Amino acid sequence: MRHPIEARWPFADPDKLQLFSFPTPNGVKVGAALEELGLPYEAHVVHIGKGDQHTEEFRALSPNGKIPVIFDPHGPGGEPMGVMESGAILLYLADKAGALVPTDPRGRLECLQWMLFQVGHVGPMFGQFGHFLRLDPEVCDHPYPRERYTAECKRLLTVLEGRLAGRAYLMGDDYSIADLMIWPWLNGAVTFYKADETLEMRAQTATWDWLQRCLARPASQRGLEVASPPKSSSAE
Ligand SMILES: N[C@@H](CCC(=O)N[C@@H](CS)C(=O)NCC(=O)O)C(=O)O
Repeated sequence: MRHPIEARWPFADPDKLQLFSFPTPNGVKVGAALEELGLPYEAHVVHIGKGDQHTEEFRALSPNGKIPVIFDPHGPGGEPMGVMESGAILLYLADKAGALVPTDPRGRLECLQWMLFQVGHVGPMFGQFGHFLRLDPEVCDHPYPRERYTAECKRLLTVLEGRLAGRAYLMGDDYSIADLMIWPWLNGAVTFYKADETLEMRAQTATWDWLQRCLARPASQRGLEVASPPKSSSAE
């Protein structure tokens, strides 16, 4: 056995990169990146609605108990290595394939800034927004959390709007891992939380057009399905 996680999720082809994920915004980032880069991989469903993330086998690779995580049998130096945190995974995959990340040092740093903007702001704020939006009022009926996270998400959308005005993608003409970090979250706000009106997303026209541009990529559409459970099983 190459890694303890294999005891629960066996590798069909141990020579391939192994992805452990679920089709949430953070999970979709890596599926879409792998599809975009054309790297051979095998996807395993970690059903976070059923508690797969809390198992000992999964935690051996993902100590924080979160998807997505990868195991590369041919990692740095040719040695096997696991990688957690979607931002680290995307940067690793982009470097490995030599694509989706600017090669000049200034561009690379700029790309990293927008990736970390997602990690520090878009993910946590949209995540909390969704949590309080869907929360049973019997648990908390105070308007403050909803108002706070709605306002913060709307503010973040204006930051993106400022960046995307006059640009096709966050880095300019070229699609990159910065885009891949962010569009799955905005897409989730539309499709999962049904919050495009609440967040007035269409009013941010450059951002809305960018989201449609990202979604129109065939790799994005395939990425949305990666590590999906069988149709009879629910994501909840
Ligand atoms: N910062 C992490 C966040 C990962 C994360 O929050 N994953 C969620 C799904 S979107 C998860 O695994 N949730 C399961 C749980 O909290 O039990 C990343 O970007 O990879």
